[in-house]
Amino acid sequence: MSLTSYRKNQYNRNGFVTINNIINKKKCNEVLKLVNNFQKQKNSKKIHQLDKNHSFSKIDNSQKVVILDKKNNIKLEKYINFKKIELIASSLTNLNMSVWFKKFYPKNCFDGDNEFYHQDYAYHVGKNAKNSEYIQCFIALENHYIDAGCLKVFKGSHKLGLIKHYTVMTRNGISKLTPSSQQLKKISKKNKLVNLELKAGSCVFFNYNLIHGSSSNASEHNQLRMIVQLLAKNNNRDKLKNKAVWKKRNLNEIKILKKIIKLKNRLGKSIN
Ligand SMILES: O=C(O)CCC(=O)C(=O)O
Ligand SMILES: [Fe+2]
Repeated sequence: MSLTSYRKNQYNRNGFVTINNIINKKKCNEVLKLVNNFQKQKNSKKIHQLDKNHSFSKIDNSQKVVILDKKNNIKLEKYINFKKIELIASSLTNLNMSVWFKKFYPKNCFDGDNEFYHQDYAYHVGKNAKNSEYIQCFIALENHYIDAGCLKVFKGSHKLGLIKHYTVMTRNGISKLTPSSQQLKKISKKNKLVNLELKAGSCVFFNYNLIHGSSSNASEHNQLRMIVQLLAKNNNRDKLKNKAVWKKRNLNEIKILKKIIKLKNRLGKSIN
């Protein structure tokens, strides 16, 4: 499937392009059911505490990120045409792209956490593959509205190259990377912040250097999204370097958590 040059120019200029109806409504509902059923199954087994919407709490046992098992990933192929996604990705990048990772973010009503602004490449730098060897396909499986925390992107920000990210902690005890708010404010003056209020079944392909993020879901609408990560077939991604990057992040998280415990202990003592 080759895209029109208009679409390709749009992708190159803005760093993203929206494609409507990559999945039809009926199939979106099937995917919703599949993900919900999988979560229910998972909940009866032991799930990773840090991966929950509210870690170490009984209020809500649902997961923040859902990664299907092999069996359900095969079922998913009935509803989502990943070949088509690969062809569009290849056409946009002029490289032979293939899917290497799939995950879902449920972002439930009155609950879904925010996603700090970031460039995806910030998480992958140091693993040898270049930014141009990656592309992301973000699929809305329900209608996405601003007050439900739709995806927001800084138009054209992929042209800035990789900008400085800082480590921040989430409510789940998992660290994230984000530029400073001053830097984002500066960027927003030249690169318009766009709300991507996608219709269910639509998707956005975006460059790994495009700055994006989303607010929390303070609305009554669930906002399931799927993230499909693609890599060039002949990429230079190094597995050992990938492990080293994850390990460094993990050790840094432990350091932050230890600091929190130390502060809490001090506070506890001063109260007693
Ligand atoms: O769901 C979101 O708001 C963020 C998704 C994201 O970071 C991504 O697709 O790379
Ligand atoms: Fe991202």
